[in-house]
Amino acid sequence: YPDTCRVPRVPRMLYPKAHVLQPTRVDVLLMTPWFAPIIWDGTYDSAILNAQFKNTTIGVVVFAIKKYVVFLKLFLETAEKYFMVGHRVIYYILTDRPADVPQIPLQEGRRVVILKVRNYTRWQDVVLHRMEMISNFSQQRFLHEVDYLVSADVDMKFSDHVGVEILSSLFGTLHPGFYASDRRRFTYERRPLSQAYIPEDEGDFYYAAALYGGSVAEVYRLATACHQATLIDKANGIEAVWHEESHLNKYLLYHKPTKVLSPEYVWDERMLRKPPYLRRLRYVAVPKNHAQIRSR
Ligand code: 2GW
Ligand code: MN
Repeated sequence: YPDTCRVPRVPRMLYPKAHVLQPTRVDVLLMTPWFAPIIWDGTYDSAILNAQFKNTTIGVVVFAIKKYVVFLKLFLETAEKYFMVGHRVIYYILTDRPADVPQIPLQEGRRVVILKVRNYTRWQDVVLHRMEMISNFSQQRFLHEVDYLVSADVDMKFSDHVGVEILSSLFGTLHPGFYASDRRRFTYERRPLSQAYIPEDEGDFYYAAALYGGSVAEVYRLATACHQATLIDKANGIEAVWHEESHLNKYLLYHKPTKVLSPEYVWDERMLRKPPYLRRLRYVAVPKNHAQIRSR
């Protein structure tokens, strides 16, 4: 698979040649200091990428615990339209309410697998334990069934193309609220007692937990490490400020992602005004009534 072990062979293809002296974008950063590409519209050719990632199976891990099952219909319907079109996809739906999972017609080569999981009384535990469940199911199933894993929030919809351009050994997404911020403004965990602690003078980006992924082996490592960190925090009587997002950010600081997705890939139209360099909104928050959806 591209970027994880071998260089794939591609067939003869006709496409416009790239120009070394004509950068595709001059308005945004295209490369991290560790040479991971940052994915923006206009920088890639889907025809080449689709050929490289031919015969790749992508697993989507999506949690729909308690009332969040209501988000599944729109999530799945829009994913069928925009997510990895033409590739093999398994939607792993982790839920405590299997009977409430809607039946959505799927394109060929795509299927839903419902994995029944327990729920937790505290919502903080619902989000934190996502890492434990991803870790466990990776060993049990994902490692044997798919090449890449994409973990996605369910309270979102796809509104434009999200394809194999995102795939890499380990990828994270720039959080739409912080991509332009100074690192001191990032809402990292700042208490040294927590395993998620990041000091003020460190940090590359603030990554959103709503969309990240990589090869199954790398996501397994990430989820296991974040789960372990959560357990240590618990034993020390502390809970990271943004739950698994805090632990994800700590992990990605010391395990630099091999691709970084621009905020095109996680956006919130209610919270943010779209700047001109953001040409496409691909995966956007669905407005929710927090009080209603989060009550039992
Ligand atoms: C979460 C918070 C409060 C009450 C309920 C829940 C909840 C979340 C739930 O009852 N059932 C459930 O399935 N979830 C799953 O966790 C679901 O997949 C959801 O999309 C995900 C994250 O919760 P969400 O979307 O309500 O949190 P956001 O939109 O504020 O997202 C950010 O912050 C979270 C942690 O506080 C996570 O890090 C999330 O990944 C972030 O995008
Ligand atoms: Mn969310």
